[in-house]
Amino acid sequence: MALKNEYLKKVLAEVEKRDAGEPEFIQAVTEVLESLEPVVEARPELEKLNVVGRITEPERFIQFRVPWVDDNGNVQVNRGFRVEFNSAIGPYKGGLRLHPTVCTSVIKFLGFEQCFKNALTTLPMGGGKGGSDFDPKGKSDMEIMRFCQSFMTELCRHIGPDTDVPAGDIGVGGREIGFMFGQYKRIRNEFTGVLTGKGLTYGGSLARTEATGYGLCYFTEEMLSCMKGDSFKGKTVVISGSGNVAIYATEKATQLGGKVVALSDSNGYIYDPNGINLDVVKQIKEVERGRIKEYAARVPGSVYTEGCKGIWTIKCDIALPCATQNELDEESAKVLVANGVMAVAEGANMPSTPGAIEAFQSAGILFGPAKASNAGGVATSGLEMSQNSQRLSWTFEEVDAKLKNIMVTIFHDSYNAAKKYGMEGNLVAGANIAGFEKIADAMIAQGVC
Ligand code: NDP
Ligand code: 2IT
Repeated sequence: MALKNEYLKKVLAEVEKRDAGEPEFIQAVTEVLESLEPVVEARPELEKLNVVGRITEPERFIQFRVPWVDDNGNVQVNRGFRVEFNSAIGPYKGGLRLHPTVCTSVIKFLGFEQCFKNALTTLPMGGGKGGSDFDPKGKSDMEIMRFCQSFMTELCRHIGPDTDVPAGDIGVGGREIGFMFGQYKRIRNEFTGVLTGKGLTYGGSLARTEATGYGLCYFTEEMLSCMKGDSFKGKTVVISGSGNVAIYATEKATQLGGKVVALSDSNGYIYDPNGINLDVVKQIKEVERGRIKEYAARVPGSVYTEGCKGIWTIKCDIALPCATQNELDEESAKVLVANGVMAVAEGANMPSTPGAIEAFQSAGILFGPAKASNAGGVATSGLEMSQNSQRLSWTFEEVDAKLKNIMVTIFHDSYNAAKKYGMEGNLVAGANIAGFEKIADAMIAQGVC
């Protein structure tokens, strides 16, 4: 879809020129700007105060060297990043990713989307993101620790419980957050809620581990119920990835009556027509840190196929991409549509290419965009921050109930925003608009800054 509004065209042209080598960032910005056309037409102050021009430029971008010593005594060097994108509605908040593909473009697309997602959670959090091109695969616990300590030695000067609060993302779970928290505490001599996703013995929140996957299913259930009068019950579900988000999406989808038949990693996918045995998956992925391929060797009746893209050829009612950006392209989307998929909701960030989204929407498939459907993780991080500030710990049931309520609210806020601007049913536009308007109002109230 080509932009028609002259102001938005000008902003996009500027981003394309200034950030020319950043395809993922330009992709994320283009999608949001396309959603904003009716908003900018209806609200001339947005152009007058150049709110869109300001919101597409990060407040701060930090890049740093991360030197560390491997188990053989060799000195290694990686590149660390933190983007502090927007603080209009609260302290910067967003995860840290450790993956060899991490670069300026990836960090900026994630940080940009995080701003709108965080606004949707109803909690006071600005947007940020960070990480490194360090590859955790095959590293020992001590190598991971030395990397995390070196990474935090620099990062600690930029973050703080009221400034910028990182958390996990790809390659960063409880182990890494623990090492980073320990280093922050040691350098700063303060025990604060500077990171979320912490262990339960040192300020972590119950249900944070489960939150993104559970939240994705709460959102999907509400979308199915309100837009189709349907539910997970009796549905066949395909979920890509086999990390934190995929595992807990599988758990909740199964609890809600769905049958999850496939999971993947970057090498290939497993198909289990009897429904995934999640205990086996947790043992392989959470305990042994192994590959999903091993599932097929342990569970009779299941098969492993090389190549992760093939997972989208499995016939299903509901598809939940939970691995990484641009993992689901137009061709795969068309196969899912031809196979009768009724709903797609994104657990990963930007997993569907623009062509895939177009294919789903034009076929009338329910589509939950990442900023809305995977916001349960950061929402629960926000609840962890609240508990840390109060110096209290809530029960699993309390946190889970709040998470569910937030996901239901996000669905309705996105649905209603799309309807208000004449795009009923388009949750991509609705999520972008609802998140944008909250941030824009705060930016306008705070003056040009
Ligand atoms: P994990 O590191 O726990 O798991 C990542 C999974 O995705 C692994 O199965 C991994 O396979 C697969 N994967 C990663 N990169 C690729 C790739 N290039 N091609 C194919 N598969 C890939 O991360 P999470 O589960 O935490 O994150 C998954 C997605 O969810 C990400 O997009 C993340 O940004 C998003 N997200 C995470 C949240 C959280 O709270 N953790 C919150 C909201 C969104 P392999 O082992 O082979 O690399
Ligand atoms: O993409 C995301 O929302 C996350 N990785 C979670 C961020 C957080 O601060 O919990």
